[in-house]
Amino acid sequence: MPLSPHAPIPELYVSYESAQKLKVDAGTLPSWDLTPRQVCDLELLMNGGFYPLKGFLTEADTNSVIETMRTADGMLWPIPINLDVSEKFAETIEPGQDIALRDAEGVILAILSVTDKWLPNKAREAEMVFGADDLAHPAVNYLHNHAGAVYLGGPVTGIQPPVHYDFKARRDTPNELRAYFRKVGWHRVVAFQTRNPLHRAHQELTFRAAREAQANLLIHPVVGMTKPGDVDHFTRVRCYEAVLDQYPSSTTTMSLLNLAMRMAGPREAVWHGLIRRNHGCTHFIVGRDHAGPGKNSAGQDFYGPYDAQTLFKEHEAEIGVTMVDFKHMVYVQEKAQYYPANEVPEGGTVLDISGTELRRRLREGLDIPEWFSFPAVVAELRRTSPARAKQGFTVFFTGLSGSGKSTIANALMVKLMEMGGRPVTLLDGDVVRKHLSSELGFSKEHRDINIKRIGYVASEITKNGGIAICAPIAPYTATRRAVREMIEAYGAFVEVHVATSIEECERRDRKGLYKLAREGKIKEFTGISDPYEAPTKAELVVETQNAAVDSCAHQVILTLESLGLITA
Ligand code: PPS
Repeated sequence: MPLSPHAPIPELYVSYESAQKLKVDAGTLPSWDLTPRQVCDLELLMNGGFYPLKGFLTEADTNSVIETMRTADGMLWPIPINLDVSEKFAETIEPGQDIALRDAEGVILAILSVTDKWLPNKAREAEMVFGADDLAHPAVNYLHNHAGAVYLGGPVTGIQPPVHYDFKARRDTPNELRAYFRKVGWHRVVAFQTRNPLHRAHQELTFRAAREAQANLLIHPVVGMTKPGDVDHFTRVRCYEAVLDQYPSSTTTMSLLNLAMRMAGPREAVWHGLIRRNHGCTHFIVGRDHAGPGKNSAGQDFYGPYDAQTLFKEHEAEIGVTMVDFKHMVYVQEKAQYYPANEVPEGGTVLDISGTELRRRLREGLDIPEWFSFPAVVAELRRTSPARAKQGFTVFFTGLSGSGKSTIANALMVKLMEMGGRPVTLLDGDVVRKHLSSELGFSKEHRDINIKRIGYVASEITKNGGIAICAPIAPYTATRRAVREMIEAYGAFVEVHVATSIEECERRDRKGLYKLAREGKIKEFTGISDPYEAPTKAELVVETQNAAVDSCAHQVILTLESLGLITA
């Protein structure tokens, strides 16, 4: 449907007076506490960023979007926007009911009038939307391991936007941006989507894209949810602010987009285009491997490098935004300037630093040359990502009861304390169960809660620059993976499998528990009457059968050294 970039876009908010009344009335409705991703989706639904959607997709719309990239009535929309909830909550809700949608502090942001409730086919959604039902894709992992089992759909009545306390002046709704473009007379605006800090090559390419399109430039970074492991948005926004004055004044502006990315490559590019159209842009930069999620579990890219450009081009007219293809820019040493990779003068020496190389240099505290980035950006990155040997990290031992986890963990703790430099905390299985999880038993549910608590504490320690050593049994792969994700947001996660066999653990039976378990006096005993899923990708496997504790702890120290986490 044609949509003028200058006209206001429909929002889902009611008037201020109605919102006040609705808020009071909604107090008695069943309420759902939105997840961080749902808060992002809801904000863009309500402010028109996801126009023409009027709420969380119904079952028919969802299936149609999954299969055809169109809603049931034929509107182009590539990504399902659903309200996923727990089975427990879904049991209390029937279509026809209204529910209050609350943020993490309990503030009611909107009302969902539920028309549909269903059990989604997540495997099909993964195949069609993300290209493969492969947990190496962050959105597929989210779908299977974080999203609720039941979807609710229906129209949304907006009461108030989510509150942001950070960079308030840099956040704009689609209508605020449209009004701004009208006010300053920008008729052609090219948007640049990014989830990374901007370096000189980005500055060059965005500047060229704007010149090529004869348009003004909107730097439109995502500050909602991006790929796990990305530079946090606080740091990035400080970096963007440092780059802004590199552009000719009054040609460029920046606005922050509270989008939860899915890393869906080609479909995501189309989605990004629609969102930018809604924000009043006329052009959109699509690069090589746009919104690519990295490698799949077979080590290959999920999407072809130009799939996103092809799909965007196919739907360009309907999106209503012209694609500007991203030129990969490289630095030519002799000319001391940037060129598109396919226009390098003959004989020119091309210099380039990949994202991986940049992260290595930051990690190891190495030089980052001025031709690559702006000193202010590098200083900002160094401030928040100190060299690895100064960052916090977690060593996570896993293994059967009596395998030797606690003994090795204790020895490791002492060795690390002897080295000094960072505070060390040991979260031993038994100790945690006494202090943090005393009410829990050994059912799968309770073990998961226990491990997630340990993970949470370890992630806080890691975030604040300390070393956490954990030593629970942690028998389940999925839970260990969840803890890894929690911690890798802040620092390294080093999984150590203490691979003592069940026979050896039982032979040692240091606490007499195996005997009791065999006699049926302890139920759900790991390795006897409860499963242990051995890790397949641990950073280190230690065999304790023929090795002294000291040597096992030393193997961990060597691993930490090889990862650059400690220096000898
Ligand atoms: S889990 O699965 O990770 O939550 O277990 P964890 O918190 O590490 O607790 C394991 C310690 O509890 C004792 N214990 C049992 N372990 C396994 N299964 C059952 N049913 C059980 N009941 C009690 C045991 O002493 C474990 O300590 P470790 O240090 O592993 O020997």
